Amino acid sequence: MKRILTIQDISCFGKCSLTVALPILSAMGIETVILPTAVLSTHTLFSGFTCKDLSDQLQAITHHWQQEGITFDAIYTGYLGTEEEIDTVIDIIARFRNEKTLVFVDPAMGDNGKLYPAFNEAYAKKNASLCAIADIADPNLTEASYLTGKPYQETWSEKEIKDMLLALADIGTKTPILTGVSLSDGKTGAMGYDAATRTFFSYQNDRIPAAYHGTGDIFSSVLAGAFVLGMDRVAAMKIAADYTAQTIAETLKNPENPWYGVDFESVIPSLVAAVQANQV
Ligand code: PXL
Repeated sequence: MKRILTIQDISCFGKCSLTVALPILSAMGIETVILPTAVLSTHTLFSGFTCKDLSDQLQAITHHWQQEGITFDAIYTGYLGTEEEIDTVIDIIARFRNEKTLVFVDPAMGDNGKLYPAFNEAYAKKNASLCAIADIADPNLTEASYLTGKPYQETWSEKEIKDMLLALADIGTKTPILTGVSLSDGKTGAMGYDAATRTFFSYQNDRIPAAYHGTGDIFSSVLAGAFVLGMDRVAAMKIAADYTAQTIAETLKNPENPWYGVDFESVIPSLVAAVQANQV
């Protein structure tokens, strides 16, 4: 069985970061080791959330794993609370990485042109240094703008998306994958760039006109899992984008309409079926 280490916070309530990554990756048949960076009462889009930083535990936990000889096929990072924490994570990656380890970075720090409340530009710059060592990084267009210093726009042409991917590759990411990319009216999906072969690749599905929190974490978890399972990149983007769309469609049916996170749980069976159909 493949084994992945995922490093991100636990937002106890709110369906994001570890509370979606762990169930999704487990459902995909991947042994999922977690390194919680902080425990929050809710994610940071609620007001008045509590936060217990666990930064001082990260080195002790990972040194114990090294003593035990524990290794990982992949390391997947998500929301990280502070610049210092990013430095610690870069060190942990260096200690566990070998030539076969897949390093997947979701530089989760903003959306809709803005950084999340806890972050500033210095944090975004530091996040670029983590993306620099990634095999794959999957920012949305807001995050990509902050990572590259290119201005954010409401709409993007295909040429502008490609330029953004080239700018992300210039930072050092081997295969940047931009999320929330619309290549034609009524469609949305992702576009990536393989710096080694200088090729672009993309996947689009129908856009559902609704936005919910946590969908970026769901997309990243499935995408990271699909790459770990050895799927080719378009198949990986398809399984991640289709599942994310299903979670949104499911949530729209829910009369309680929970803004804080999507009903990803009820469509896990279709994710499992898609993984089985893509068995490599
Ligand atoms: O969904 C990304 C995320 C993860 N963790 C925390 C967050 C957010 C986004 O706001 O606040 C704590």
